Amino acid sequence: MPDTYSTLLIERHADGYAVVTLNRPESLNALNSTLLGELVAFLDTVENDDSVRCLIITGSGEKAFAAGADIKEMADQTYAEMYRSNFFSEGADRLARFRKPVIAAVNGFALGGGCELAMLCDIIIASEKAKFGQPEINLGVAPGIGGSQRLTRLVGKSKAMDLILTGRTMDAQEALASNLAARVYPHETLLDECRAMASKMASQSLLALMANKEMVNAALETTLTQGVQFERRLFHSLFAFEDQKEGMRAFVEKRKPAFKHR
Ligand code: CO8
Repeated sequence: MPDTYSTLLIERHADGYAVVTLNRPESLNALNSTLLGELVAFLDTVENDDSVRCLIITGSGEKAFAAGADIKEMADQTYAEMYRSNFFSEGADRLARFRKPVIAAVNGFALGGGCELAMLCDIIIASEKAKFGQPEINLGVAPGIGGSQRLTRLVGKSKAMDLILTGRTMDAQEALASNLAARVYPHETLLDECRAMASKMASQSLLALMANKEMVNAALETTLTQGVQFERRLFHSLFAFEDQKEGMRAFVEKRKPAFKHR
């Protein structure tokens, strides 16, 4: 079935990854309910599809990854409406639960909900034109899709306070130096570099990719002792998979492994 959405462009690649492009360029890819609903639908579609083993999320147009939640959609909402609909929680929670690796290819503004979306991904790769920030304070509000928590864990309390309380933006080099971004590339090569990264990940055993992601995420949720124990048990359990036998045999036989994702 074709991936047809009104706010997302989907490109599935034969190497085993898909590129999800947030496609509301007229609003700098601001996140609205339709876009998040479509993201949930796409994640549901590919969660159990082994032909997609890694995702790249990026923004359409030259300027933005996503310039935040859609302020025009939010402006007149009442507290009762926000509370009753549990505004935006479905999209954010679904991405946080997604079990395969997700790369955020940040090609411009990643502000407010856009920065939070990038942090919900597993790896942030920035173009030299990327600008990150949590400017909600300028609107008289605050981060609402996890920014106060995830940014603080990634960059530390002092820098998180600096960004959140002043509402300023930081450029790609500062994001790299602050451990928010893993790598920075020239704007023109960002997507190609992310594709190469996704292709490399998609060539691995999907089961191992998922287990590795689960382990790293556990580091943010548990004590060191519990996290190390979780890693050890998950490591042991990988020996139940054919891919472990194939990976180790291939090394011994000096050939490339042919993983079957089982
Ligand atoms: N929402 C809606 N429309 C937007 C948004 C947005 N977040 N950002 C930009 N746009 C629209 C503009 O209104 C404009 O539309 P139009 O042409 O109809 O006037 C179009 O995109 C182009 O934008 P600009 O003309 O402003 O472009 P500039 O290059 O001059 O400026 C900026 C770019 C600096 C990025 C500027 O657009 C800006 O400041 N945008 C808002 C950034 C922001 O405040 N983001 C945070 C939003 S709040 C949020 O994300 C809360 C998340 C928590 C949700 C809680 C759920 C529980």
